[in-house]
Amino acid sequence: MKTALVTGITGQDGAYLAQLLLSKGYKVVGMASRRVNQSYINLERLGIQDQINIVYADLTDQCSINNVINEAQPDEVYNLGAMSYVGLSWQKPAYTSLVNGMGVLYILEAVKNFCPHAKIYQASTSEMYGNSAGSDPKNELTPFVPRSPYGCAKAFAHNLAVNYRESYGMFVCCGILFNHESPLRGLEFVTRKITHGIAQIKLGLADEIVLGNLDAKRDWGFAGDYVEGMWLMMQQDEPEDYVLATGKTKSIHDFLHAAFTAADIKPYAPYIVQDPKFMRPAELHVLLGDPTKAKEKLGWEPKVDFNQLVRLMVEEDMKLLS
Ligand code: F7E
Repeated sequence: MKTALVTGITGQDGAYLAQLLLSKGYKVVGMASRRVNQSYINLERLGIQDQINIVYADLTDQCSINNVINEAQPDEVYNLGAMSYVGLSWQKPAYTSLVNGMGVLYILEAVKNFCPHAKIYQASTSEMYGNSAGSDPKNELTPFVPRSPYGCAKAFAHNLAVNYRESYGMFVCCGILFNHESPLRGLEFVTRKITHGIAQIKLGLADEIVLGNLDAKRDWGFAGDYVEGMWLMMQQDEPEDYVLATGKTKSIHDFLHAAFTAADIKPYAPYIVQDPKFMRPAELHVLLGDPTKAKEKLGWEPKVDFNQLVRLMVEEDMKLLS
C-alpha cells in the first residue's frame, strides 16, 4: 500500500485528490494547519473524513513539516496547501509569501533530508503567467510575469521546485493549473460566489450578488478532472511540469449568463451589483491554457465542459441551501 501525504487536505483539491487516492488503495495522510475554526466540510461532503489520517503541521513551520514527513515516510507528497485567494494576497503579502513560497522550501528540504525516496507534486498556477502579453494560449515554456503577491510567491516556489529537481535529482513535478472549480470551491472565489448567490436568490434569501470586474476571462475546468492530472504526473518515470487547462476561456459575464440560465432566471443583469471593493490593484485580464503536453504525455483531458460545470455547481448549491 502506497502512502500519500496531502497538504491542504481541507481545501477543494485536497478533498478530491484524497478521494481519488483512496479509490486507488492509498493510505492518505492529510496535513491540516489546525487554525481556529478549521473546517473539514469538504471531506465530509465527499464522505471520506474517517478514511484520512489527519496530522497537524503548518507550512510556515519547518520543524512541523520535518516531523510529519519523517514520521509518515510517504511515497508521494502532494503540496496543495496555500493561501489560495489571490485577492487577499495584496492584504497579506508577507503571509502569502511565507506559506506559498517559503512553505515549499520547507517541504523540499524535509523530503531531501528525511524521506529522499518520496516524489513531490507542487501546485503551481496560471497566476504565475500574469499578463505575459501576446502569448496565448500559455504553455510550459511561456515566461512568468506575475501580477499579484500570490503569483510572485507561486513563481518563487515553482522555480525552487525546478531547482531542487535539477540540483539534487529529486522527483519534483509542478502542475501549472488553470482555474478549476466545483461545488466544493470556497465561497470567496467568483464562480462559487455566483452559484451560491443564485441559489440564495432563487430561494428568496437574497436579491443581488456583489462582484468586482466582470470582464476578466478565465480558463475554467472541473477540479475533479484536475486531481487526476496531478496523480498522473506522479506516475511518470521522469518528473516534468505540465499545464492543466481546458484550452477555452470565458468571461465572468459568460459565467453569469450560463449560471443564471441553469437556474432559469433571465436576464441576470438586474441581480448584479459592482463594488470596487472586489476589484484588484492589478488585474489579470485573460487566462487561456494549452494542455497539449498533458494530453500527449499523460493522456489527460478534461471530461467536464464549461456548461456542465456551471450547471453542476448551481444544482449543488440549490440542494445545499434548500
Ligand atoms: O477570480 C474576478 C477577479 O478569485 C477570478 C485561485 O484558485 O485560480 C484562482 O484565482 C476572476 C478575477 O480566482 C469577483 O478579479 C470579479 O479576475 O475566482 P477568483 P483567481 O484569482 O483566478 C488560480 C489559478 C489560482 O491559482 C488561485 O489560487 O474573477 N472577480 N468579481 C472576482 N473574484 C472574486 N474572488 N470575487 C468577486 O467578487
